[in-house]
Amino acid sequence: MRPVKAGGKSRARSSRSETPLPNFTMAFQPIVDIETGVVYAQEALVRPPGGGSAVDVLGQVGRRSLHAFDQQCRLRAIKLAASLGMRGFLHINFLPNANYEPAESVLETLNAAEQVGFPIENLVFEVTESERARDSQHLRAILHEYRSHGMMSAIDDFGAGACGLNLIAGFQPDIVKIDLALARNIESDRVRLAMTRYVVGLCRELDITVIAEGVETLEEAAALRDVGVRLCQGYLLARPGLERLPAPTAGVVAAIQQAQPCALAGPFDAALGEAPRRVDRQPGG
Ligand SMILES: [Ca+2]
Repeated sequence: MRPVKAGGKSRARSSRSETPLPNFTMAFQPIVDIETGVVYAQEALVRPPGGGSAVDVLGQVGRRSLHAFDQQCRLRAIKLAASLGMRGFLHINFLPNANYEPAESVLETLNAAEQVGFPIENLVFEVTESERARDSQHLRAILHEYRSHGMMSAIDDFGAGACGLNLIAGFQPDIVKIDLALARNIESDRVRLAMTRYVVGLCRELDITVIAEGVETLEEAAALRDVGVRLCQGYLLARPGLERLPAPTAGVVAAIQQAQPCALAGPFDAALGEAPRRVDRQPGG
Protein backbone atom coordinates (compact mmCIF):
# COMPACT_ATOMS: atom_id res chain seq x y z
CA MET A 1 0.00 0.00 0.00
CA ARG A 2 1.08 3.54 -0.81
CA PRO A 3 2.35 5.53 2.20
CA VAL A 4 -0.03 8.27 3.25
CA LYS A 5 1.09 11.60 4.61
CA ALA A 6 -0.78 13.18 7.46
CA GLY A 7 -1.91 16.71 6.63
CA GLY A 8 -0.58 19.85 8.34
CA LYS A 9 -4.04 20.52 9.71
CA SER A 10 -3.72 17.51 11.92
CA ARG A 11 -0.45 18.67 13.45
CA ALA A 12 -1.86 22.14 14.00
CA ARG A 13 -4.79 20.66 15.85
CA SER A 14 -2.51 18.56 18.08
CA SER A 15 -0.23 21.47 18.90
CA ARG A 16 -3.06 23.61 20.26
CA SER A 17 -3.83 21.04 22.92
CA GLU A 18 -4.24 22.80 26.24
CA THR A 19 -3.26 20.02 28.57
CA PRO A 20 -0.57 17.35 28.21
CA LEU A 21 -1.96 13.94 27.37
CA PRO A 22 -2.10 11.49 30.28
CA ASN A 23 -0.05 8.30 30.36
CA PHE A 24 -2.12 5.35 29.30
CA THR A 25 -1.98 1.92 27.76
CA MET A 26 -4.47 -0.53 26.29
CA ALA A 27 -6.25 -3.61 27.51
CA PHE A 28 -7.90 -6.02 25.10
CA GLN A 29 -11.14 -7.94 25.58
CA PRO A 30 -12.09 -10.72 23.15
CA ILE A 31 -15.33 -11.09 21.20
CA VAL A 32 -15.95 -14.81 20.91
CA ASP A 33 -17.88 -16.92 18.40
CA ILE A 34 -19.83 -19.18 20.77
CA GLU A 35 -20.55 -21.71 18.02
CA THR A 36 -16.88 -22.40 17.31
CA GLY A 37 -14.99 -20.97 20.29
CA VAL A 38 -12.89 -18.87 17.92
CA VAL A 39 -11.91 -15.36 19.02
CA TYR A 40 -13.55 -13.23 16.34
CA ALA A 41 -12.08 -9.91 17.44
CA GLN A 42 -10.42 -8.05 20.30
CA GLU A 43 -11.66 -4.67 21.51
CA ALA A 44 -8.98 -2.20 22.60
CA LEU A 45 -9.85 -0.41 25.86
CA VAL A 46 -8.02 2.57 27.39
CA ARG A 47 -6.40 1.88 30.77
CA PRO A 48 -3.96 3.59 33.17
CA PRO A 49 -0.40 2.18 32.78
CA GLY A 50 -0.65 -0.08 35.84
CA GLY A 51 -4.25 -1.12 35.18
CA GLY A 52 -7.48 0.31 36.54
CA SER A 53 -10.41 2.09 34.99
CA ALA A 54 -10.67 3.99 31.70
CA VAL A 55 -12.35 6.80 33.66
CA ASP A 56 -9.05 7.42 35.49
CA VAL A 57 -7.44 8.26 32.16
CA LEU A 58 -10.31 9.99 30.38
CA GLY A 59 -10.86 12.28 33.37
CA GLN A 60 -7.43 13.80 32.73
CA VAL A 61 -8.09 14.64 29.09
CA GLY A 62 -9.08 18.26 28.52
CA ARG A 63 -11.79 19.03 26.03
CA ARG A 64 -9.41 20.56 23.48
CA SER A 65 -7.08 17.58 23.79
CA LEU A 66 -9.76 15.03 22.93
CA HIS A 67 -8.87 14.79 19.27
CA ALA A 68 -5.13 14.39 19.91
CA PHE A 69 -5.85 11.87 22.64
CA ASP A 70 -8.16 9.90 20.38
CA GLN A 71 -5.47 9.72 17.71
CA GLN A 72 -2.95 8.54 20.31
CA CYS A 73 -5.39 5.85 21.47
CA ARG A 74 -5.83 4.35 18.05
CA LEU A 75 -2.11 4.48 17.27
CA ARG A 76 -1.35 2.79 20.58
CA ALA A 77 -4.03 0.15 20.02
CA ILE A 78 -2.87 -0.71 16.50
CA LYS A 79 0.82 -0.82 17.44
CA LEU A 80 0.22 -2.87 20.56
CA ALA A 81 -2.07 -5.29 18.73
CA ALA A 82 0.53 -5.75 16.01
CA SER A 83 3.32 -6.30 18.54
CA LEU A 84 1.18 -8.94 20.26
CA GLY A 85 0.73 -10.74 16.94
CA MET A 86 -3.00 -10.16 16.66
CA ARG A 87 -4.56 -11.98 13.72
CA GLY A 88 -8.29 -11.18 13.99
CA PHE A 89 -10.32 -7.99 13.87
CA LEU A 90 -9.30 -5.09 16.10
CA HIS A 91 -12.15 -2.97 17.49
CA ILE A 92 -11.27 0.61 18.37
CA ASN A 93 -13.68 3.03 20.08
CA PHE A 94 -14.32 6.47 18.64
CA LEU A 95 -13.92 8.83 21.55
CA PRO A 96 -17.21 10.71 21.98
CA ASN A 97 -17.02 14.43 21.16
CA ALA A 98 -13.53 14.33 19.68
CA ASN A 99 -13.50 16.68 16.73
CA TYR A 100 -13.06 14.65 13.55
CA GLU A 101 -12.49 15.71 10.00
CA PRO A 102 -13.24 12.69 7.83
CA ALA A 103 -10.19 12.60 5.57
CA GLU A 104 -7.78 13.85 8.23
CA SER A 105 -9.04 11.38 10.79
CA VAL A 106 -8.38 8.45 8.54
CA LEU A 107 -4.84 9.39 7.47
CA GLU A 108 -3.01 8.86 10.74
CA THR A 109 -4.82 5.59 11.20
CA LEU A 110 -3.74 4.38 7.79
CA ASN A 111 -0.17 5.47 8.49
CA ALA A 112 -0.07 3.71 11.84
CA ALA A 113 -1.44 0.48 10.39
CA GLU A 114 1.01 0.61 7.54
CA GLN A 115 3.99 1.32 9.82
CA VAL A 116 3.40 -1.85 11.81
CA GLY A 117 1.97 -3.97 9.00
CA PHE A 118 -1.49 -4.29 10.48
CA PRO A 119 -4.15 -5.10 7.83
CA ILE A 120 -6.46 -2.09 7.37
CA GLU A 121 -9.41 -4.35 6.57
CA ASN A 122 -9.16 -5.86 10.07
CA LEU A 123 -9.91 -2.51 11.75
CA VAL A 124 -13.39 -1.91 13.14
CA PHE A 125 -14.42 1.46 14.59
CA GLU A 126 -17.05 1.45 17.30
CA VAL A 127 -19.30 4.49 17.52
CA THR A 128 -21.85 5.03 20.26
CA GLU A 129 -25.42 5.95 19.49
CA SER A 130 -25.11 9.17 21.42
CA GLU A 131 -22.16 10.22 19.30
CA ARG A 132 -24.08 9.54 16.12
CA ALA A 133 -27.15 11.37 17.36
CA ARG A 134 -25.13 14.50 18.08
CA ASP A 135 -24.25 15.15 14.45
CA SER A 136 -25.33 12.20 12.38
CA GLN A 137 -24.56 13.72 9.00
CA HIS A 138 -20.99 14.51 9.96
CA LEU A 139 -20.44 11.13 11.51
CA ARG A 140 -21.91 9.41 8.48
CA ALA A 141 -19.33 11.22 6.33
CA ILE A 142 -16.57 9.92 8.57
CA LEU A 143 -17.84 6.36 8.49
CA HIS A 144 -18.16 6.49 4.69
CA GLU A 145 -14.56 7.68 4.52
CA TYR A 146 -13.42 4.78 6.69
CA ARG A 147 -15.43 2.33 4.65
CA SER A 148 -13.96 3.65 1.41
CA HIS A 149 -10.55 2.60 2.75
CA GLY A 150 -11.82 -0.88 3.63
CA MET A 151 -12.28 -0.40 7.37
CA MET A 152 -15.47 -1.44 9.15
CA SER A 153 -17.78 0.30 11.58
CA ALA A 154 -19.90 -0.85 14.50
CA ILE A 155 -22.72 0.89 16.34
CA ASP A 156 -21.82 0.49 20.01
CA ASP A 157 -24.29 0.17 22.90
CA PHE A 158 -27.17 -0.38 20.47
CA GLY A 159 -30.51 -0.10 22.23
CA ALA A 160 -29.17 2.17 24.98
CA GLY A 161 -30.28 5.35 23.20
CA ALA A 162 -33.67 6.37 21.93
CA CYS A 163 -33.04 6.32 18.20
CA GLY A 164 -31.34 3.05 17.28
CA LEU A 165 -33.53 2.29 14.29
CA ASN A 166 -33.09 5.76 12.85
CA LEU A 167 -29.36 5.21 12.96
CA ILE A 168 -29.61 2.05 10.92
CA ALA A 169 -31.95 3.77 8.47
CA GLY A 170 -29.29 6.44 7.85
CA PHE A 171 -26.17 4.30 7.70
CA GLN A 172 -25.87 0.53 7.68
CA PRO A 173 -22.87 -0.34 9.82
CA ASP A 174 -21.03 -3.62 9.41
CA ILE A 175 -21.73 -4.51 13.02
CA VAL A 176 -24.26 -3.74 15.75
CA LYS A 177 -23.21 -4.27 19.37
CA ILE A 178 -26.27 -4.82 21.54
CA ASP A 179 -26.05 -2.78 24.73
CA LEU A 180 -25.14 -4.71 27.85
CA ALA A 181 -28.37 -3.60 29.53
CA LEU A 182 -30.27 -5.80 27.07
CA ALA A 183 -28.22 -8.86 27.97
CA ARG A 184 -28.66 -8.44 31.74
CA ASN A 185 -30.85 -11.31 33.04
CA ILE A 186 -32.20 -11.74 29.52
CA GLU A 187 -33.01 -15.40 30.21
CA SER A 188 -35.86 -14.37 32.51
CA ASP A 189 -37.07 -11.27 30.68
CA ARG A 190 -39.54 -11.80 27.86
CA VAL A 191 -39.27 -8.19 26.70
CA ARG A 192 -35.48 -8.19 26.41
CA LEU A 193 -35.58 -11.54 24.64
CA ALA A 194 -38.13 -10.26 22.13
CA MET A 195 -36.13 -7.08 21.50
CA THR A 196 -32.91 -9.01 20.99
CA ARG A 197 -34.55 -11.53 18.69
CA TYR A 198 -35.95 -8.62 16.70
CA VAL A 199 -32.54 -6.94 16.38
CA VAL A 200 -30.98 -10.24 15.29
CA GLY A 201 -33.65 -10.73 12.58
CA LEU A 202 -33.34 -7.15 11.36
CA CYS A 203 -29.57 -7.32 11.20
CA ARG A 204 -29.58 -10.63 9.36
CA GLU A 205 -31.86 -9.18 6.74
CA LEU A 206 -29.53 -6.20 6.33
CA ASP A 207 -26.35 -8.32 6.42
CA ILE A 208 -25.16 -6.69 9.65
CA THR A 209 -23.21 -8.75 12.19
CA VAL A 210 -24.60 -8.77 15.75
CA ILE A 211 -22.45 -8.83 18.87
CA ALA A 212 -23.85 -9.05 22.40
CA GLU A 213 -21.71 -7.23 24.97
CA GLY A 214 -21.72 -7.43 28.75
CA VAL A 215 -22.47 -11.17 28.89
CA GLU A 216 -21.83 -12.22 32.48
CA THR A 217 -23.64 -15.49 33.15
CA LEU A 218 -24.10 -18.85 31.46
CA GLU A 219 -27.87 -18.34 31.49
CA GLU A 220 -27.55 -15.03 29.62
CA ALA A 221 -25.23 -16.61 27.05
CA ALA A 222 -27.59 -19.57 26.52
CA ALA A 223 -30.58 -17.26 26.03
CA LEU A 224 -28.60 -15.13 23.54
CA ARG A 225 -27.57 -18.32 21.73
CA ASP A 226 -31.24 -19.34 21.55
CA VAL A 227 -32.33 -16.08 19.91
CA GLY A 228 -29.58 -16.37 17.31
CA VAL A 229 -26.67 -14.34 18.71
CA ARG A 230 -23.40 -15.96 17.83
CA LEU A 231 -20.78 -13.39 18.88
CA CYS A 232 -20.50 -12.55 22.57
CA GLN A 233 -18.27 -10.38 24.75
CA GLY A 234 -18.26 -10.03 28.52
CA TYR A 235 -16.82 -11.19 31.82
CA LEU A 236 -18.27 -14.68 31.35
CA LEU A 237 -16.04 -15.21 28.32
CA ALA A 238 -13.00 -13.17 29.36
CA ARG A 239 -12.12 -10.06 31.31
CA PRO A 240 -10.01 -7.41 29.59
CA GLY A 241 -6.28 -8.21 29.71
CA LEU A 242 -3.74 -5.41 30.17
CA GLU A 243 -1.39 -5.32 27.17
CA ARG A 244 -2.27 -8.88 26.23
CA LEU A 245 -4.81 -10.73 24.09
CA PRO A 246 -6.91 -12.85 26.45
CA ALA A 247 -8.28 -16.22 25.34
CA PRO A 248 -11.79 -17.29 26.39
CA THR A 249 -11.96 -18.78 29.88
CA ALA A 250 -11.21 -22.52 29.66
CA GLY A 251 -14.32 -24.61 29.08
CA VAL A 252 -16.71 -21.68 28.87
CA VAL A 253 -17.65 -22.10 25.20
CA ALA A 254 -18.44 -25.80 25.68
CA ALA A 255 -20.49 -24.90 28.75
CA ILE A 256 -22.52 -22.37 26.72
CA GLN A 257 -23.09 -24.88 23.94
CA GLN A 258 -24.24 -27.53 26.42
CA ALA A 259 -26.34 -25.20 28.58
CA GLN A 260 -30.05 -25.95 28.86
CA PRO A 261 -32.25 -24.16 26.32
CA CYS A 262 -33.74 -20.93 27.63
CA ALA A 263 -37.33 -21.75 28.52
CA LEU A 264 -38.61 -18.31 27.51
CA ALA A 265 -36.73 -18.08 24.22
CA GLY A 266 -38.62 -20.75 22.28
CA PRO A 267 -37.33 -22.22 19.02
CA PHE A 268 -35.36 -19.81 16.83
CA ASP A 269 -36.80 -19.28 13.35
CA ALA A 270 -34.86 -21.71 11.16
CA ALA A 271 -35.47 -19.60 8.05
CA LEU A 272 -33.60 -16.71 9.64
CA GLY A 273 -30.73 -19.03 10.46
CA GLU A 274 -30.23 -19.78 6.77
CA ALA A 275 -29.59 -16.16 5.84
CA PRO A 276 -25.98 -15.23 5.06
CA ARG A 277 -24.12 -13.89 8.05
CA ARG A 278 -21.23 -11.53 8.07
CA VAL A 279 -19.65 -13.63 10.81
CA ASP A 280 -18.66 -15.96 7.97
CA ARG A 281 -16.23 -13.31 6.82
CA GLN A 282 -12.90 -14.18 8.36
CA PRO A 283 -10.30 -11.60 9.29
CA GLY A 284 -7.48 -11.32 6.76
CA GLY A 285 -3.74 -10.99 7.38
CA1 LIG B 1 -17.06 -0.31 22.76
